[in-house]
Amino acid sequence: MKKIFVLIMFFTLLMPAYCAPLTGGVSEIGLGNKVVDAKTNSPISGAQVSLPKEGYKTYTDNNGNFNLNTDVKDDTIMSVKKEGYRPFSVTINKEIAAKPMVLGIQKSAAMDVVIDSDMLHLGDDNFSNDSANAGEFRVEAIGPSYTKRFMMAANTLAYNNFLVIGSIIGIDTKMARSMRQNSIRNSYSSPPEVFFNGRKIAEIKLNGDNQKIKLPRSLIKPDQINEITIQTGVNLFQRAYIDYDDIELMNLTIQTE
Ligand SMILES: [Ca+2]
Repeated sequence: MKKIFVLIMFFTLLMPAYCAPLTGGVSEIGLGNKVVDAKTNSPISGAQVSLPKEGYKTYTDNNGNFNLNTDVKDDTIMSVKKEGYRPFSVTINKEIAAKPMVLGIQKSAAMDVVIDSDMLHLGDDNFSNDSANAGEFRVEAIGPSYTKRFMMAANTLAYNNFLVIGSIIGIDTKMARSMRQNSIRNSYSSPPEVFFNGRKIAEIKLNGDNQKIKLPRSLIKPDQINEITIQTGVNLFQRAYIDYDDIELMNLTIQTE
């Protein structure tokens, strides 16, 4: 009796894999990945799924399915873009990529401001192999800081406004080290700093996805141009020269609640 039950379980678990569309007829890693609407759960076709640092890009089919036909080793950022939806990203690695992933993406809201949906590399392209997510850096550094100006709506103060960083990797702070996000033993860096209209509003001490930073109401300029700056940290144990912490981030948006 027990044996039959186990067998049934086994076939039930296998079913989704058999039902998934095959491309090329060979079994592939990453089969059965899907992009759905986070609210309705309905599949989203034609969504662009990319691993920017790998230079890899694909699209979901009519059933929202996609395969990752590329090698994923260390942590890397996976991005999903679809018109009418908020840019989405998630940090994945070999273990995560080997299992079927279901990614729920959210419809964009009228007040959303997309500041940047490209991969940004801050730093100086000089980093240790033990750094958090080293070996994944391929996008050339744009320097130690990133600044962008953008309009905010006239009625934006009727809401709480947040800067949302979709994904960030490579931060080598003391906290990132203690959380084992890197394997550097001898040094750590100051945290990246976030400035809004010239005032420091946050320090980012850890790597991760979907980090939300509240914009102070007193600093917001409704119906005018506002400015965000992200400045990477420096290696606090390198005194001979300035060694900026090399970090990568993706999907900067202003979202309201
Ligand atoms: Ca560096």
